[in-house]
Amino acid sequence: VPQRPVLLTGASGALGRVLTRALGEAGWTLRLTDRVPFPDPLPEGARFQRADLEDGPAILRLAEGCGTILHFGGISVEHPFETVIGPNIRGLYHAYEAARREGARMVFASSNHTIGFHERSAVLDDDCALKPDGYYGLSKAYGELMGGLYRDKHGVESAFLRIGSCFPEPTDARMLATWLSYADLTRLVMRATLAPNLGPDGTVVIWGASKNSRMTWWGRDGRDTIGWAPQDSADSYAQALEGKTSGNPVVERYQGGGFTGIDFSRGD
Ligand code: NAI
Ligand code: 15L
Repeated sequence: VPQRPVLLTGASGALGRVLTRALGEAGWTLRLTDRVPFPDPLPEGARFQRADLEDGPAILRLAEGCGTILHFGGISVEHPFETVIGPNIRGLYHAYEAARREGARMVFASSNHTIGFHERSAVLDDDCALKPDGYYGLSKAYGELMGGLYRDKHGVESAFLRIGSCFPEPTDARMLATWLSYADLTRLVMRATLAPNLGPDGTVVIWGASKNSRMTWWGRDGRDTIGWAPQDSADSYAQALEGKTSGNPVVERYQGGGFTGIDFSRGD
């Protein structure tokens, strides 16, 4: 159990609810926040407070006394630039300012869309070039860069979780590679929080996918530093899903899949 309370942003979202339940059951002291109400019963000892990530003073107050910030709040899919910038850039800044003020570790829900324009034939290590596939992926890449700044200038530690596709089950052929089970996500967040340190740099990148035999895209990362290895696998869904592709040659060529084919600038 972490020594200090843990702040979870985006608590009312899909992954926030999964983590709240699992970490609450594990006896963690949780401070929860989101801009929409929390829809489930609160675990014992947990507190929920509604706040917008764009409200800096509210986020600083919520983080008071916390040793870890699990930053899962924000826009979670591709949207126009103006929709993304408030929650994912200004909101992210408030989360990092809170981490700096509290001396807290940041566990940042980054995304495979930071590197979505790499081809599926590539094998990427944690130091690969960022190739965001839209404004959403770009905001996550900015998040990782901000984490680097806060490490170098203020000594804030960050685990950048480049999550693949975290859903109850894989639902298309791409997810036979990118799927991350809820149980593997939970263990990943636990290890990223509890690991005594995040290596010599103070930041680690982890590819967030389960033990899928089709996950040939992502190689070396910081998992050994935090002591995490995935245990689940999408393989048993292969027969049902391998024909379930988009039919769009761009989408099928790149790791980011569907987001690579969305263009909000068209028609301007
Ligand atoms: P979600 O959309 O269900 O949850 C995001 C939550 O953030 C929502 O409850 C929303 O109300 C809240 N939020 C948005 N803007 C806010 C603001 N300005 N102030 C306060 N709260 C705000 O998304 P999901 O799937 O739970 O993802 C959680 C995190 O993990 C997101 O950061 C997402 O980008 C990241 N992620 C998720 C993946 C997945 O497969 N589910 C894959 C890669 C990354
Ligand atoms: C993400 O970053 C999104 O949050 C999620 O909704 C999925 O689209 C996922 O990536 C994915 O690439 O499958």
